[in-house]
Amino acid sequence: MKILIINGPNLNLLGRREPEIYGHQTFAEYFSILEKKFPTIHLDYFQNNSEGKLIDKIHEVGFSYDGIVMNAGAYTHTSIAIADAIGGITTPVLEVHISNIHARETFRHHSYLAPKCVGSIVGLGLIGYDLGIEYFLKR
Ligand code: CA2
Repeated sequence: MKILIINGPNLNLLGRREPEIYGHQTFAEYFSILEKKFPTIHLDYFQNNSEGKLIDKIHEVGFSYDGIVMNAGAYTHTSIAIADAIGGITTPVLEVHISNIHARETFRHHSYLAPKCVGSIVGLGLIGYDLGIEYFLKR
């Protein structure tokens, strides 16, 4: 089974700023925990701050991987282009948000991506990525 985790803009800052919202752990630290927890899965990680690079990666893996766990960051609330990319591939995409976007500013309540995804996990911290992988294992 091949699963890719994609993180979008500013998520490279995890663990360094705003720990009250996003926690103290860097994603690199968390990813090594995930690799140990799921030794049988071919697990990849991609982070980028550019919309086009995220779209290119979705196209690259979107016909061969078994699942994508994606946190598109703020592009979630703005990007019809990423929504179209998700809609254009065969690999199912699960949306994850570390914070509870529905308990934050109203501009974070809407996701352009959610209708194109198999589901969304929000507000559970980094555990959301773990649960996203579990979903692809069990479905
Ligand atoms: O809760 C999430 O996972 C978000 O996708 C995070 C995005 C935000 O724009 C979405 O509304 C919800 C922001 C990511 C910024 O990450 C940072 C991490 C540490 C320090 C500063 C920013």
